Amino acid sequence: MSSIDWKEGRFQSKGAMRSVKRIGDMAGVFSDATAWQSMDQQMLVYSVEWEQRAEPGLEGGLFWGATIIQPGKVGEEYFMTRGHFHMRRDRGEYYTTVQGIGMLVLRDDRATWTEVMSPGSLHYIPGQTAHRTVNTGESPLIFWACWPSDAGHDYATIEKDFFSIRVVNQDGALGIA
Ligand code: PAN
Ligand code: ZN
Repeated sequence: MSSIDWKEGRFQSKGAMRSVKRIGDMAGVFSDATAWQSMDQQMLVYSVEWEQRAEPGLEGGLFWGATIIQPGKVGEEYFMTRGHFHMRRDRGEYYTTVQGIGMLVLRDDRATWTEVMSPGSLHYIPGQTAHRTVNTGESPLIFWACWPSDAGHDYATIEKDFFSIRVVNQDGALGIA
């Protein structure tokens, strides 16, 4: 058994994996390359802690983890995750938000759409759907996720503006560009 701090998005027990993305790890992700380059490359953008009791790639297992996206912007664009498809395209996922406010951006082969994330919001991400999360607030956006152990992550396909929309702050207002 493990134990978690539900609201803080942290594992209290040992054994969780952790990955951290800083500004310097996110070349080409944000639209304003000049603004990105001028920022402190060590600045934290998001971190993920997760538990994988099953072997990655094993069919039938589940992974469980939390993402914390810091508040901030690169130019006009809010801090966000890189986003991905699952390598096994038919694998779905659940997200549920515990703190902060944000946007889940989804894209399948027909359309791009968004869902507002706020404490208590539950999001089902169907298979065949690329997903990215954006912190549109002024405090960390924290959400838990559960995904299949054989889902895998495909980051290559979503490079080069695959989502087709960007979540921005223009003149103090939240907008989609
Ligand atoms: C999440 C994401 C996490 C970080 O656990 O992996 O929010 O986003 P990126 O993987 O796009 O950097 C998930 O969707 N897992 O499948
Ligand atoms: Zn995923």
